[in-house]
Amino acid sequence: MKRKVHFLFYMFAAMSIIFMDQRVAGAFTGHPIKVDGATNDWTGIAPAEPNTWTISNGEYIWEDAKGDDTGNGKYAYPLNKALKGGCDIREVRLTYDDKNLYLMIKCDRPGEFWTPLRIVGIHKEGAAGGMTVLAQGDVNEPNFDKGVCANLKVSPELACQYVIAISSSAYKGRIWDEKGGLVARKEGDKKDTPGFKVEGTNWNSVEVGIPLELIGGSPAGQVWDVIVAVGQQDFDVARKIDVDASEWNGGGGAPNNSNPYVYDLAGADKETQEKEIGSYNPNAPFGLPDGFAVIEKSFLKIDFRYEGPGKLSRRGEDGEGAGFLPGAGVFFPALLSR
Ligand SMILES: [Ca+2]
Ligand SMILES: [Ca+2]
Ligand SMILES: [Ca+2]
Repeated sequence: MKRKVHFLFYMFAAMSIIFMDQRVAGAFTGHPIKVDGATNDWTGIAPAEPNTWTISNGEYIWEDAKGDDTGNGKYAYPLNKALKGGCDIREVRLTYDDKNLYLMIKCDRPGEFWTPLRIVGIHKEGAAGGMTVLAQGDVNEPNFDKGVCANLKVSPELACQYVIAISSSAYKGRIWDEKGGLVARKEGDKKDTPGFKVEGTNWNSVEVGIPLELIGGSPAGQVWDVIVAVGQQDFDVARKIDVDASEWNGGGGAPNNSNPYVYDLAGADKETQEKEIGSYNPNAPFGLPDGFAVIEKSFLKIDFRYEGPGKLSRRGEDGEGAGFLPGAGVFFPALLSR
């Protein structure tokens, strides 16, 4: 009996090595997530150091610093206590399987149920084109289907093929393509795009599931630069940040309102993101993207290429590039259950 167990063990080990060898570049996966708002299926271990990333259990994990929800360094929240807080990014996680991309974005808890507007831009390295003003829409007629009016611009090197926005504690969502065309919506009604899921059970975290076919296919074998920005929402577009804070609007912005309406970014330290959010032209005419701040360094670089055995978990600072591999546990149970 014991010998048979040993034999089975070696057979499974041999099979798993053969299986692994067949997983050529780009053939690996992360793992499925149940998009139900409960985050206990994100099993990777977050890095201990703020503003660093790791790959753990098939998840890319960015741990953002606490208390860097300062925008250009001077941003203040609105005075109404319901709108105090909620835009301090704490953690961003990303994984995928053969059907969906999954995101989890955790922020601090707002004073009331006014959970924030989370904006995610995806730049696929090597892709041509892309949008640099992230799903702005029409500032004179704000409409969540058209964009978020956040005055958020990225450098041409980060031009996005897709932009995703998540709004409010009703956990609504939109996805736009690089021309600003609406790709998917989740409003909680009959017109929702099948498979696009946004759920939360508290006011901190949100889980998002995006069918890969909606965003140009699997990330396997590619390198993605992912911009994550968080501001407050006002009828599902970005809540204005004025010169002076008022009951319902934040302060610390520009007289022409060309400043980005986001308090925190992922991917860089406080100093870098404050400089980038503050890089707008305060004298440019209202609403013209020429005067918008440009985000160049505050993004997550996620490398989905297979880099060979022995790189199951690597840790690093922003911009070093990351391997993205599943733990052996992803496929071992599948073999053992046959
Ligand atoms: Ca879940
Ligand atoms: Ca933060
Ligand atoms: Ca940050």
